[in-house]
Amino acid sequence: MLTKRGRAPGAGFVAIVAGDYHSTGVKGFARGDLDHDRDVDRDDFGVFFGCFTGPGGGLPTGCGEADLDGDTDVDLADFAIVQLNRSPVN
Ligand SMILES: [Ca+2]
Ligand SMILES: [Ca+2]
Ligand SMILES: [Ca+2]
Repeated sequence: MLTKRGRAPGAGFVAIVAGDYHSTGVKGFARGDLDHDRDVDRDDFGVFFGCFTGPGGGLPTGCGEADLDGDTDVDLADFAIVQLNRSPVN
């Protein structure tokens, strides 16, 4: 079961390590909050597309958090997850 922001209740800390891929979800940050300012907005999209590789494109250094589906690339499948977690416009 996922909350409105896409996190499972009680899943405060999740760490995934596979090869040189490392992604850490820190409590309080939504998936897709790539600049860690507690929202998911166009600034995060900018970070995301700075990491964009396309399907099977590998994972640039420092872009582990942008690989939201954990398949070692940054593509539109990952962007779909960012979109699902996008914060409401103020
Ligand atoms: Ca953000
Ligand atoms: Ca992919
Ligand atoms: Ca991916």
